[in-house]
Amino acid sequence: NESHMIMDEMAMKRALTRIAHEILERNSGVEGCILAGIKTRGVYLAQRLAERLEAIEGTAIPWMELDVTSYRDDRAEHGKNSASAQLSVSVQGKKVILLDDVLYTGRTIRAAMDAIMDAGRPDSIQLAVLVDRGHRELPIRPDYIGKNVPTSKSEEIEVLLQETDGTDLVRILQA
Ligand code: 3GP
Ligand code: 5GP
Ligand code: MG
Repeated sequence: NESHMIMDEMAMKRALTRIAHEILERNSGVEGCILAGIKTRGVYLAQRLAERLEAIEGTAIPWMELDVTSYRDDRAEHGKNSASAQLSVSVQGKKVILLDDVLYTGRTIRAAMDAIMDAGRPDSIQLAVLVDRGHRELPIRPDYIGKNVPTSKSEEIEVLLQETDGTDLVRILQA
């Protein structure tokens, strides 16, 4: 079992700072924007991005957690009712920016879009990911990418964050 470092703490910081600037440029600021972090690590990435956006713009940007488990099409508990109630911020008329650690097949993002559309009618939905590892099974592409990492299906991207793992790094594990 081999592992290769893809991003260290500094690389992750720089990527998030760049994405913050890209978001500001694309949206001419943060007005009307909401960050939605997808369960577990996407949530911490959303928090970090919110901090950077606020530091740059001087305006607070709301962020929320999204748990899309019940919206996934490949889980036993599939059923569309529980998740919409969990949205803590109104998405009506807002620009919702989804945050996730790794983008792979795109099924998680499809589920996240379902959860958001069930809760209201956003003005738009954008997608930011720390790592895009390819192998999409749906017509979904990220608007903001920390790093493109071409992978084989047998490889795995390990994302460690200070908040959950006590350290910041991304590495690729050879199966
Ligand atoms: P995360 O919740 O922090 O994103 O999906 C649950 C966890 O399992 C994820 O953590 C993710 O990091 C990890 N994981 C690793 N490989 C995979 C994978 O191929 N699919 C999914 N769904 N999760 C994976
Ligand atoms: P998708 O739904 O696009 O196939 O997968 C995206 C979700 O699954 C992300 O939330 C991510 O946490 C998880 N995931 C998929 N592949 C990987 C991977 O190689 N590494 C990690 N850390 N997470 C993955
Ligand atoms: Mg994730």
